[in-house]
Amino acid sequence: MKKPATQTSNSDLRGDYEGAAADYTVPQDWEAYTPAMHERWRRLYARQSALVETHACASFREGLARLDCSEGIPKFADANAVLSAATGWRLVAVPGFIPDAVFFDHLSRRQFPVTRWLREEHELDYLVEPDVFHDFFGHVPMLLDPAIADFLELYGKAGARAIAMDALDMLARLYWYTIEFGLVREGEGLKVFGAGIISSAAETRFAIEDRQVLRLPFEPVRVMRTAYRIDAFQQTYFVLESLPQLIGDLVGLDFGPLYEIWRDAAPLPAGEVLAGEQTFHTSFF
Ligand code: HBI
Ligand code: FE
Repeated sequence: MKKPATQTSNSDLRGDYEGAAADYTVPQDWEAYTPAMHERWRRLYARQSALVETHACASFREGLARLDCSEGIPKFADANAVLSAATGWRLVAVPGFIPDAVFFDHLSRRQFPVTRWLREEHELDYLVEPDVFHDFFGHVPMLLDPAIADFLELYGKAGARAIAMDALDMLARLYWYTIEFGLVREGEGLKVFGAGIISSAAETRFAIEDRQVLRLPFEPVRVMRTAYRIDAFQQTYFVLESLPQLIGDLVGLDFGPLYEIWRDAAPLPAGEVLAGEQTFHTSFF
């Protein structure tokens, strides 16, 4: 994944790590957002929220509504009032991508790092790094779901050991295929809960509607062994039976022995089915 970069565009806010605290937090500096930025946020919001109605899971839709952020870039302090009452999470503003260990440490304390700068006009459809739209619109609604809230804390707490055991790639895949690109069954339907999908209009349609793409039932070890793409739509999505399955499948699972078995093996290529694996078809959508 990407390392922190400094000043990669002419925006005043992007990638400014200069004034950051030791834990990489910065003030959100909400007053620095321009009217043009708030207007850009409104357009991004309007486009994505239309798709959310049909393609996102119930938790996401309810969470987004509770955050009341359609009119402009939200104040993190306002979201924190909602979050602390619901799940005890809190947003902290960061300049952008932060080091793995720092990211994990925030999550382990139920603090979610949210990038403060907003993408430029020419980046509306595609962005490699997280910006405030991806981080807030994509992630924060799910922080109001108790299962996701607990999973993220566990993920944060698992970080130090994965780093120490040189198995960060395996742990990161768990985040990638759930928090970023996860799908969940909802009745007879297939819905999105991953922030990486939901902050992209095109991938939201692709992940749910494409007839060819591989969708596999969520299984933690299978996920930790599967490579992913950061530069294109995913070639494999994993599907939870329900959001609480995420916690249910992980409690009691000792990652240490799994790291030792799999960390030096080549990952399974995305898009590849193993013998005997069940796949999901588009009848679920
Ligand atoms: N920093 N701001 C930010 N956002 C992320 O999603 C993020 C990060 N640093 C590290 C990281 N993600 C991942 O590499 C870890 O989940 C492994
Ligand atoms: Fe993200």
